Amino acid sequence: MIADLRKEGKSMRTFDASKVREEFPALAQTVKGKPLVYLDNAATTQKPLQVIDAMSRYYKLDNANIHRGVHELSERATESYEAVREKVKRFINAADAREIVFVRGTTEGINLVAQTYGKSNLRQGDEILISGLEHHSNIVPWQMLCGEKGTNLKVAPINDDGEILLVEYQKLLTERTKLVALGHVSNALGTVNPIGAMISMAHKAGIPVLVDGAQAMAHTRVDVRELDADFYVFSGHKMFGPTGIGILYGKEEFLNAMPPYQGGGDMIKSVSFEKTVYNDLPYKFEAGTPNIAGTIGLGAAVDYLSKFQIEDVENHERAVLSYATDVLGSIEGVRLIGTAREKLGVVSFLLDDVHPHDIGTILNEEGIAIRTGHHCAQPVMLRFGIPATARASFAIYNTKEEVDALARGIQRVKEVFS
Ligand code: 7TS
Repeated sequence: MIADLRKEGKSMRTFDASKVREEFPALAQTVKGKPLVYLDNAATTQKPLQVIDAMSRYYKLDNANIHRGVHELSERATESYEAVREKVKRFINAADAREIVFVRGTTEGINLVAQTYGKSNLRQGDEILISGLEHHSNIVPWQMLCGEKGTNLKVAPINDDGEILLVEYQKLLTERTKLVALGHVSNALGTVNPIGAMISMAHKAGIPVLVDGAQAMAHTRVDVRELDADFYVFSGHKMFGPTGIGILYGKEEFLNAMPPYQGGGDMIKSVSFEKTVYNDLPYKFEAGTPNIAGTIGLGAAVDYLSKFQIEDVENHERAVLSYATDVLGSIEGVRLIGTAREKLGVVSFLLDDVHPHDIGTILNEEGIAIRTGHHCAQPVMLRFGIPATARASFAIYNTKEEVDALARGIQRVKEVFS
């Protein structure tokens, strides 16, 4: 993927997205008779063969339940499953594999923290601080907690570019604030928040921070210790892994002090009708038979991503995004929503008064997959006074040629509606 140009006397490496594409079978198909242009990566990414094969191999040869059998298959399955915890630990630079909890995805990770940490630490009158950029899954679990505990949800507002106003954020960090929950990268607008600085502002006030990293993992460096995040959650399926598996990272001191989320098998040391002793970390939070194949697939996705220098991924995606911003921005009638200085992977737009669903439907006829709607971020739409946007979102394998195809598709929409 990285062509070494030293032979040609150049010191820079180039990133070859066309080579990357070869590893993703889904990208090679045609849709409506046209080559598929997949620009819905914020919803879910495609999967490289490496991930598909790892899951298929597990089901073909190693399928067994984990942590309980003495037999060969169960040992193999357990070993593969636990090896992923180590891989993820290294990938995000956690201090210990016990800090890596397997969950269903970002949504479950946030709900877990709300229902355990939140329920046991927050009191009536306390405040939880989020931002105006959040996905519903970083809003609703906190609202539910507020409803149960009498705590209040505070929201740091955003400006017209889709950036959190840091002065307002600072003002909202008060002695009543007991938890901050922020997205790293916005799914609706692509804004990259200065998350390290925001964590450190909260920590200066003694407030722990949960980061929703769903849109960051496959696109930028995530080092949980450098960020000093107390919790960091993400989904496997947005980083080339399967659906139904994600990670809750939590600092050991926090996870240890939290009550379990669900009760059942594997999360206990002993059970009697009088008393149950809970298991150690991370098993205390992993009740029941987990998504073993999904976890193994996530491990393969981490291996896949680890083949790249994250700087190469970032530079490539920045180049595609900047090209898309220029090309789409110069189409008459296109209005870009979300113009933050720091952005990754997302172009949200409107076209004249065409409804975004119509844009998406016509683009589909051209083999182009985008998402339209509120992107599970209705408060962001409200802030801009719009019901929906059309959203193209990029990943490692997207190219400028695909952006050109999108631009041609948008011209087609204009023709249809002219
Ligand atoms: N947080 C952010 C920032 C997200 O973008 C998403 C999913 C989630 C949380 C929830 O992740 P899940 O894997 O638990 O569902 N975002 C999108 C999207 O932008 N289009 O479809 C799903």
